[in-house]
Amino acid sequence: EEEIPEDHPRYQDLITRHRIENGVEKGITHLQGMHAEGRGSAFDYLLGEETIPSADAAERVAAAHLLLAEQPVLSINGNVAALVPGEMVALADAVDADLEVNLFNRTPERIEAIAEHLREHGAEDVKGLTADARIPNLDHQRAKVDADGIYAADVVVVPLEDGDRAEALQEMEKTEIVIDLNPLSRSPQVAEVPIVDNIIRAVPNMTVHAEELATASEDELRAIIEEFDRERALEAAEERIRNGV
Ligand code: PTJ
Repeated sequence: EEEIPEDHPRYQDLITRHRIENGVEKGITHLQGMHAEGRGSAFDYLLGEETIPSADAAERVAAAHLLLAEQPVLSINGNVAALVPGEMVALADAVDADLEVNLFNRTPERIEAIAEHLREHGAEDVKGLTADARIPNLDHQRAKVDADGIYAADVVVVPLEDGDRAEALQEMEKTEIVIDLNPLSRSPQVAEVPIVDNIIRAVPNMTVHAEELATASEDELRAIIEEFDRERALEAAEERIRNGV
């Protein structure tokens, strides 16, 4: 990352790409994660590489959900671990959530490498290694979760999630918060709170909102949630991408 001059117009995008490459080299990120990053980067370019107002609103709503939750869990895959490990730990601290490693391309080596990477970034307890429960209606490998983690969670944050898994979690009637730069992807389409923003900007902003809302009453938090229109948020993102407005 030191080699990229900070005044380079594509600085943030290049840093992101480097983090994914490093993640692959360290055995944290799957090779497919590079394709995912390339797709995300194209959508981000069209969004103007900024948090649009509807995404900021969704991030605030997500913070409200997490603060009200009984058992919130933040799901971590190979891209999330490479891009925002410390930021995910900070969000988990701010809303008292658990972190769970949950991979699309699951191998014991990557699970362990990601858990260790999170611990290096300050995580105390990392879930996902026990994998003693299954998400119903999903193939065996991809269904693996911790019984006292995602399986039992009432609110889950699933960034850069596969569409089948997002749907299966929705069927479990969890409040699902999806971070995905593609508003047309199935995961944000099924999420109760779709956040169309780069995870690099979304997660720190969710933490800022959570800190601001830390003293809000339950009624205030519920009112923020009530006001949110998920369809409108998805439309606003698509409108920005297609028409630049
Ligand atoms: O580590 P694993 O094995 O769990 O695999 C993780 C990936 C991401 C490879 C896997 O879940 C996958 O293949 O995902 P998809 O189907 O490529 O979907 C990834 C979605 O994330 C796409 O819609 C991208 O546009 C979006 N995306 C990519 N980078 C970012 C992003 N969204 C937000 N922020 C990003 N930085």
